[in-house]
Amino acid sequence: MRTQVGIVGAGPAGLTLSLLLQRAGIDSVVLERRDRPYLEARVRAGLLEHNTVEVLRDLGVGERLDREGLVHHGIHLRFAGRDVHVRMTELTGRNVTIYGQQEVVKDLIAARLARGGALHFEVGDVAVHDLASAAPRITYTHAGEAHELQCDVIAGCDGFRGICRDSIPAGVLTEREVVHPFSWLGILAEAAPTTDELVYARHDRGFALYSMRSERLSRLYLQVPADEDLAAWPDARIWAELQERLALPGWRVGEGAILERSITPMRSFIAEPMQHGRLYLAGDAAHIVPPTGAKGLNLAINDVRLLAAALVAHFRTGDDTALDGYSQAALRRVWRAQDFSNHMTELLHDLGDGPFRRRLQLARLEYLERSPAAARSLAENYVGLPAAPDF
Ligand code: RFL
Ligand code: PHB
Repeated sequence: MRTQVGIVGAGPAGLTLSLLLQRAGIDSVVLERRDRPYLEARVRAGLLEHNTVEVLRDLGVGERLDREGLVHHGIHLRFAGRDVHVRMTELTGRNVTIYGQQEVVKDLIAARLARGGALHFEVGDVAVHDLASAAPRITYTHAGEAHELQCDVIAGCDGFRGICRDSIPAGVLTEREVVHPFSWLGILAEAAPTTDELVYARHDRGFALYSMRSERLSRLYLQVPADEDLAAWPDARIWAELQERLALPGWRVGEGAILERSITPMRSFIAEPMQHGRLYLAGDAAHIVPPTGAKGLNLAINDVRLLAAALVAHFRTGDDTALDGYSQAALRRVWRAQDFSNHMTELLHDLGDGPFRRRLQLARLEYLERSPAAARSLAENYVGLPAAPDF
């Protein structure tokens, strides 16, 4: 079997890349380890930047997103019993959309299959070979049979625990990593949100975030110790802790049945460069940001936007300038988002570094309240810097 671009992983990065290439008449095959129901049920991100929405609309997969997505124009910062509303749209002219990652993935899978593109679920033993040659290969098994896919280029879109990054020979990549000393306990609850927009709370007991998926589904997060056991968190404890950390006089978090719960470690990671020979990494395969800045999914979409444009130039005109510069172009936005995500994390979490630094957080939050310049800086990072020309 042969294709122009072999894509490993059918997350947001791999699926979006396959549609961008398909639209430009470039052939690709997507290979995914999991089955379709698993991908469509995996609860993860929920906040789409303006840039991300534009990419999805432009690909013709924005119809349900435009109908069901919740457009937000600001966020609430809650601290010391007060609420400060940061008016994103007023400050930047841009907004964000709440729409679950698994809904994005459902729309992308449906479009890929409806357009007749190759997308194989439940493949095993995926391995990439001959990356430094002009004819890289992917071997894998599917339905009990061994396969080989000959490619011009391979896109490693297989997430943080995928195989592509680790297939690059030792000494090529520089990996920088911080594992933060806490995790997020996240829940999805059948409860009407009692907030109009997201609430990011800095509390003496730790960080909390009030997000949502729809008018009847709430998504909430709590900072917990790094090695926390989910069994230590029965429903009543989760709700009590959320009520306390998010508290405002005369107001309560809306409670309901908990449909899903998980604990996610907090990590900052970047591998540079995001390419080696004919293998190009995109999304979580190359970088992880702490979720406090809501950037992971948006970075994945931006990577493949750049990579698709570079591949179109490669296949149409043989001009490899953009392909050679892919990593450098993508990493500029990745490092900006990494800095912002770490800044938001440090602003709002109990980092365990003592009362002086905890008190500094309040000074920074009060500055955001008083200074439109400070608020605008946060807002322009949160809604996402414009896609062109530099980011
Ligand atoms: P994915 O989504 O991990 O997809 C990779 C795919 O590759 C498959 N795979 C393989 N396939 C074949 N062979 C192999 N050997 C394979 N190994 C892996 C996997 O099964 C999977 O289907 O990576 P991608 O496409 O780069 O997308 C990245 C995003 O998923 C991620 O950045 C976000 O979910 C991060 N994130 C958030 N991002 C935002 O932009 N906004 C948010 O509000 C936000 N909130 C979050 C988040 C991530 C969270 N968790 C659980 C990590 C909240 C949480 C709690
Ligand atoms: C979410 O809705 O899952 C979400 C929103 C904002 C974040 C992180 C997660 O910063």
